Amino acid sequence: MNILLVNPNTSMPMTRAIAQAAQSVAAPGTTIEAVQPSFGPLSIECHFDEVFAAAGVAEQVRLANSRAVDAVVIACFGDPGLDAAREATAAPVIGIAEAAFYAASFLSTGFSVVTTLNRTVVTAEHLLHRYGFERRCKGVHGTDIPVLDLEGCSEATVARIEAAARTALEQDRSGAIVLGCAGMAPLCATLSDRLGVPVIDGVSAAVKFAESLVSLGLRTSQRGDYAPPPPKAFTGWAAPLGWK
Ligand code: 2AL
Repeated sequence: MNILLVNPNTSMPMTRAIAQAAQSVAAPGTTIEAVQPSFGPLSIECHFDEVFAAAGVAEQVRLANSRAVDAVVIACFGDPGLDAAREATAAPVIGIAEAAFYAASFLSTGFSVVTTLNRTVVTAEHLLHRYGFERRCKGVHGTDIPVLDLEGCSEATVARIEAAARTALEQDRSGAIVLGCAGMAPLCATLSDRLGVPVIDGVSAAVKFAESLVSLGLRTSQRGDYAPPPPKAFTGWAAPLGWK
């Protein structure tokens, strides 16, 4: 099976790191095709970034319509463009935040999220409400670590994430930690060892959920709002993305 792994930011080192994390948990017959938008921010850390990231995800899923794709994973914790991607392909589309929330809920009665900049806490909170996980999530904790600091991450950065996770477990009385950035995927094993609780990386969780849905022969509903977009020309740089 072929999983299209879309990194919604345009950092090539991050796309490579995320692809490696995805490939390391993929089943023997699964190939990971890692892509990133042709435009947009190097990292996604605010609402303005997210608008471009969502368009970049829509672009990549639309361009992949001509290729054999069995499932799509959106590898940014804001799940940008998730609904648009589900309109643009019938293959199942999994966002890493949604995947991580489900996985954490299977493993604990309450989980905490540890994320990057403090200003992104509200994005995670919005998603928890949107997906209905506000009662399972006991707290979202920012670390003020910029996303690009996670590339070739130093021990000092890992230690800051570990400290935030320890505070979260204590303050929130939670049983599991969700990593609030795709760039944290390579740190998951280290943090699991150090913290002694389930630590969920949404990239790995999304790949395994995607494989499960494909194995079950399940695809996104084509009924109602997830039906393909109505035929329409697009203009300007988005012209190739219109629907016939
Ligand atoms: C992210 C992420 O996963 N990728 C990115 O560029 N920003 N998330 C975050 N909370 O900062």
